[in-house]
Amino acid sequence: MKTTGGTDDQKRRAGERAAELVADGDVVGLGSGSTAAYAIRAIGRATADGLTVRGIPTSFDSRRLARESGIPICSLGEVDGVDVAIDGADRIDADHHLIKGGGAAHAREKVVDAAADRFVVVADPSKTVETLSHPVPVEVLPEAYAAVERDVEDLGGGATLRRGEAKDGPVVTDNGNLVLDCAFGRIDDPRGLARRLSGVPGVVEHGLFVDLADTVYVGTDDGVERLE
Ligand code: ABF
Repeated sequence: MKTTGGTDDQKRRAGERAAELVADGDVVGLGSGSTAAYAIRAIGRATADGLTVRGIPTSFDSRRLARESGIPICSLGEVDGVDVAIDGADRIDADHHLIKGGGAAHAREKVVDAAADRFVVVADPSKTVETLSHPVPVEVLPEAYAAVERDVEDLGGGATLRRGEAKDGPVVTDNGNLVLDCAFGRIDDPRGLARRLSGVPGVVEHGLFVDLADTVYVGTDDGVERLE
């Protein structure tokens, strides 16, 4: 799993603290990325010790890790709701708006995280910023990517098709779509930009998570900071 930003210990502290929120009988959204992975492993250990939960993975990687960790898996369509979702982020602003999608899993992440009664973000300190300015990942239908690029330019941004590490082809999401990384510079109005991006034909989902996070756990070198 791709690791970014802070140290493994910082990520582990955040992930493991969030996993402590999971109660017996919960349906848990299992996020993607290296920080959420620590939460998944901790939930797996608790499951081995007798905790009864069902996990809803947000990506191929989190599904595989959940299985390896012994967490029973189900899908969103099989449950009445999600008690808690634990997921990582690429950037978190002062109002807890997020940019996600560095792992190209943000479409499923948003569906699961938004469905949760409580959405807990786990991160290391490199992710926190006053104002968002990181490029926004936008998942697009393959057929529509050139048209979406033009629409992003009309919105004042610049879109770059995400390519795989070998640069020999585009990244393809778990849903079979492409990703445009869209740079807008400083994002002073995340709600407005989120609304406009959602309105672009061909956009499956974008990585601006506005007004969704309930709690943020930031792992530090000697503990965990909780941001409400
Ligand atoms: C997922 O993993 C993404 O939405 C975000 O892009 C990334 C964060 O990864 P990490 O915890 O490895 O920094 O949550």
